[in-house]
Amino acid sequence: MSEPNISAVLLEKGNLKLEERPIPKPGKNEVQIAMHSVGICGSDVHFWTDGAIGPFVVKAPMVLGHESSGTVSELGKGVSHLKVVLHLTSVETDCFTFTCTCPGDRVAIEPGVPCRYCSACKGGRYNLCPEVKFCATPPVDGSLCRYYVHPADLCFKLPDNVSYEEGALLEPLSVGVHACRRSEVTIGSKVFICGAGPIGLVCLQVAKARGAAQVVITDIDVKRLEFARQMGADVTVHVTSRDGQEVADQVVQRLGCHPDVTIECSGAESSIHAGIYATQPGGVLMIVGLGRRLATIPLLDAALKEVDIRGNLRYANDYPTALAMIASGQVNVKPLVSHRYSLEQTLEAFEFAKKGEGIKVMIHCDKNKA
Ligand code: 572
Ligand code: ZN
Repeated sequence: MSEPNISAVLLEKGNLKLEERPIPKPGKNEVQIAMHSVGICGSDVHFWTDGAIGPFVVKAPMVLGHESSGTVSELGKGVSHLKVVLHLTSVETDCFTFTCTCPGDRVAIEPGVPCRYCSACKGGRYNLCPEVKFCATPPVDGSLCRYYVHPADLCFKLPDNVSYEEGALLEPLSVGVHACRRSEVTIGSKVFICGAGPIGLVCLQVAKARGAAQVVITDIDVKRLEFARQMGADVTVHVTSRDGQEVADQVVQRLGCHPDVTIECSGAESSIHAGIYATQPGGVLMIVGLGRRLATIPLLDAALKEVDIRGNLRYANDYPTALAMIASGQVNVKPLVSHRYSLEQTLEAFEFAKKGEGIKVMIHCDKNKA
């Protein structure tokens, strides 16, 4: 028997409730997933507290959550690469019945569903699809619930040595994979990462895994910097000034050179300044963190140094790389999970996440699994 489909629904700004929703059935090329682990992202908290991010406004109830994993519980027509839970029952003796259960595939869910037909999709950059339907970005429901339906080709089977939590963390890790790929971090790179939150930390791990010689990371919070050190940062710089030039000077002095690549993950305007001033002429400044829509930046300095300022929107074709990195042990994202809650404790989990303490808050949706 299926559990009721308890779902974390954002009814309107500030009003998050658990509701029972119908159990969705998978259509053609889709699978139904019994959800297991869902990480809370900054955008989930933002939609809850502010009701909007830029032009994306919560106008109707929406299920939150887009960093997720679970077990395939039903297959739609046409799905052949995933398997569902199977109960094989046979009568062994007069006294008892023997039942053998083969579990369904454990999968990580890539939450953006592109149109597949536009030029961005056809060119392989489907993250730039103007019609993309992204979980928990209005008006699209997310996956913080017990049962969720998703296109099967965007569900990635987890090998036995990759946990559900790691499966959920593939989502932010894929952002790091995409950012390091687009900014061309490679063997011997000197990398400057602004911000030691979850995205800064996955960028740090991916940069090291790609062979970066030295990674310096900055933050305004010393606890986060201490954690970044444990995660492999070579140098940490505590930011106490809003003057980007001052921060850049500190970074260059501590690193012993100008970084080839800067990855901005804080969204702070002064960090963009620091990135432009610190980056080696001919280097790359990757903008991952989102701050204000209009930023005042020293554009001439960037232009005259031929520092390429590049943007980053989520990921495209990066889940397989992120999964391979976890499965092979090249990155270890497990320590990012600082707090765990059950689906029933979703409100508490969001209240905690709002405080900005800890690193990644994970919600466990499945009643039967730890
Ligand atoms: O995990 C992907 C992700 N992307 C975020 C934020 C949080 N998590 N982005 C920032 C907000 N943009 S958006 O275009 N938007 C709300 C759809 O402003 C997307 C990328
Ligand atoms: Zn996110």
